[in-house]
Amino acid sequence: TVMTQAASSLSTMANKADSDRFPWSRCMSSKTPPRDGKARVKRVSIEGNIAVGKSTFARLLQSACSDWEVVVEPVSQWQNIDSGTSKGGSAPPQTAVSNLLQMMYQDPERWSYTFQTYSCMSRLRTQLQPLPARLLSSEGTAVQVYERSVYSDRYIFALNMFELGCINSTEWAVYQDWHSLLVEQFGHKVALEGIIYLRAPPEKCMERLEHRGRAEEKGVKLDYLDKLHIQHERWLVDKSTEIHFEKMKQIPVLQLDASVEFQSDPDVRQQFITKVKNFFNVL
Ligand code: UDP
Ligand code: D5M
Ligand code: MG
Repeated sequence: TVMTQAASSLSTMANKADSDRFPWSRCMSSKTPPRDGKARVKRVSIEGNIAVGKSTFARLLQSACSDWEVVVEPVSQWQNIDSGTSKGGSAPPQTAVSNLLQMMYQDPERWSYTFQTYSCMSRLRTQLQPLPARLLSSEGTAVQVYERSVYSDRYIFALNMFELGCINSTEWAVYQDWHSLLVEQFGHKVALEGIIYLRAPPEKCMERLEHRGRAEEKGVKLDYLDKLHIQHERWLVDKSTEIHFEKMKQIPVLQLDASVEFQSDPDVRQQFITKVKNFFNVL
């Protein structure tokens, strides 16, 4: 198409500064738009340990290409649950807000199951939001990029809490039952075509977690990040986690070495974007 030719000649001529000013010249898909006029939208999730850099990476993708739409993880909802209005007495009613993320870290045996019900439900609701019009009318192949997925909810976090004994076997059975039902009923609307796995040693994640300084995560120990790392490796590298959804067993995974500093290094950023673009094109 004219747009693609223009884009490719621009990108050939472009020096680095130009490619920063014309990010769309780098991300335009080589595929022609579908004949029926309906844009094809692919869905991909970014997976990885706590503080590996998923949100940072998601922002990088969002600014790299207008055909890519990022759906962030609803952490702020987990930190601010409207738990009603206090009643009684002559004092004016006050809105109560509870922080389920903090409750889960402070008393995991009591709150892990509740946390996992809410994180999965709120994530699904966020990911089910209608697509922005910009994506539907996109010339190239539009991509919705989720920060984590209903699969990491179950096969990383809930499973880990069960293995740690913070979710008991009854809670685990109940969780798996409703999770399977939700994925069977709504899964096609949020189904993934690929996964980007940001991989780094747990020590690097610990360093970034401390640097970020999220108050609720103050008590997180390296040992916990080690366990989550092993869960990611089992699921996405060794493929030894038992997955209950056929389509997820064969899903393509792009592994990126996130232990390198990509946030502030423009060369690494550009390499990552090129790899992502190539990955999206073959999905
Ligand atoms: N970070 C960094 N260099 C990088 C990527 C991330 O210093 O190449 C920092 C980032 O600024 C933040 C912390 O690591 O303070 C965690 O990043 P983020 O919140 O993106 O991680 P997530 O938990 O979303 O994976
Ligand atoms: O932030 C996500 C935070 O929430 C992190 O502290 C881990 C915690 N957590 C617990 N269970 C889950 C599920 N199911 N999904 C996501 N996060 C969970 P981040 O820093 O983005 O990893
Ligand atoms: Mg994040």
